[in-house]
Amino acid sequence: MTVPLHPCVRAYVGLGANLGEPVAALQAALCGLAATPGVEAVRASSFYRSAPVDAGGPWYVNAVAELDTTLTAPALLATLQALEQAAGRERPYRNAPRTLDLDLLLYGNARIDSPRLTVPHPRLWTRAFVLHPLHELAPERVSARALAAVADQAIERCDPPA
Ligand code: PH2
Ligand code: MG
Ligand code: MG
Repeated sequence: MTVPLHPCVRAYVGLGANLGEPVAALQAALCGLAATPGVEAVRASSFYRSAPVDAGGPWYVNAVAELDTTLTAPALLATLQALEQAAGRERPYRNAPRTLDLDLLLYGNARIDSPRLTVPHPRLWTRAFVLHPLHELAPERVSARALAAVADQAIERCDPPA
């Protein structure tokens, strides 16, 4: 019997943390993604420090990962949630400070609107901490106008230690 192969799709994942050891948590998540069967290639943006948006607590460390994957969008979502759990993610209230947040931003050109998953991510275009790292990896997907619209949000690049 032949097993049908899902086509390879280019997806983008937002990474964020503002509790514990955010840089280490993002680095571990990137390694976890790269080690996931069905994830073929992972390219990470620079890391950024950003002021909390619609949230309290310390500044965040944010980044975006580009991956080529044969996982379906729901399977990729399950992988992201498992990595969040492994990082000790707790959800005491909406937008609470977190040890690791992994959001599926884009999955090829797919539009998904299911109870568990909305793609493109509904707040992608309103957040500098997503648009700047995404622009670094895929400038064709983020216009200058989109970046200008979030110019009031505090963000700075902070490359992780080698
Ligand atoms: N995530 C949120 C809410 N606010 N602000 C920053 N700077 N970075 C985030 O990752 C972030 C946020 C909810 O997921
Ligand atoms: Mg998020
Ligand atoms: Mg999330």
